[in-house]
Amino acid sequence: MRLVKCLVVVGIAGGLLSATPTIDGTINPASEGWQVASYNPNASGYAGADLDTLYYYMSSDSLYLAIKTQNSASWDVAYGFGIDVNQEQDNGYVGNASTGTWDAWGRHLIFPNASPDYYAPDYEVYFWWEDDNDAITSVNLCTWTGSGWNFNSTDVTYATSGDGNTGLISLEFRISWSMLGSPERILVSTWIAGGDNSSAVDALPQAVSVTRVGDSDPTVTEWTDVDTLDQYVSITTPLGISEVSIRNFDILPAVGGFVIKGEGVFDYVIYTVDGREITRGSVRVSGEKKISLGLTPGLYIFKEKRGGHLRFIVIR
Ligand SMILES: [Ca+2]
Ligand SMILES: [Ca+2]
Ligand SMILES: [Ca+2]
Ligand SMILES: [Ca+2]
Repeated sequence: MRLVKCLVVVGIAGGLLSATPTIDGTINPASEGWQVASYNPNASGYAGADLDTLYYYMSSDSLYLAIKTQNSASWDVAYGFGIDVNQEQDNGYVGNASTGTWDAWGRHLIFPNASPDYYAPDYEVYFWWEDDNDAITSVNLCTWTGSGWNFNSTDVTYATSGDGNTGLISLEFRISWSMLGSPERILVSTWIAGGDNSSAVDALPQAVSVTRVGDSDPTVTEWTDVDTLDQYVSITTPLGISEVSIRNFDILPAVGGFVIKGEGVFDYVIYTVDGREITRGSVRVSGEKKISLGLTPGLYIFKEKRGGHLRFIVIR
């Protein structure tokens, strides 16, 4: 299984200080502060199911997501979003074709649950675009319970633009961080699927499993196959950023390793003095934590990953 992570470098000036989006169905990146998470201007080959850009914005209390399409027809389709809030193995919806375990709306989608981030959505947000109405007629914030889904349609504030000629052209929505469990980092992707028991025909970031019409294996029916959505965007939330800015860890060398003093999640990378990476890890520290690595005595470069601090340590 191929796993490619798309990293978004979050600038505080870029995401947090600009104007907050107005949820009105019109995406205006310059005045609303939308940041591009992923885009694919190539045509999917499906006139009524063609994603162009995924945007995000974060305020101190809410996550905002938006998509722009390049649809040129109004079809009955489902717009889905996966949100992973914990990046933990086997924690979230994964899916299983052999047991018929499918996602919140029964779409035949599998998530990789693979190292390093174990993308397995803890939430899905779904919108149904109804051709007869030329509008969204159903919306759900779907919460993975560990064995199934809870559905909530009142905590998503959204707006769209589009009509019977174009289908949905843009969709903006907002969910409060508290509804998502106040995460420090999220992984996000979006896709378009069809009706019951269908699968994705377009995705952002583009997943290998979701072929474009021009690339398709003619034996694969993209509407009804099983797709692995192995691509996602990683975003550090304001909660994660503020933890970085207030963090104050002390690192002390110890026999064969080191001791961390402080509070919070501590990510580290250790290099030899000539820059070769030896190991990396992530630990939750409350007070004091000893990390034993069995390092041979010598001089090492120690980097605190999120804070970006470098320091030399001598391992005895
Ligand atoms: Ca707007
Ligand atoms: Ca998860
Ligand atoms: Ca496929
Ligand atoms: Ca498919």
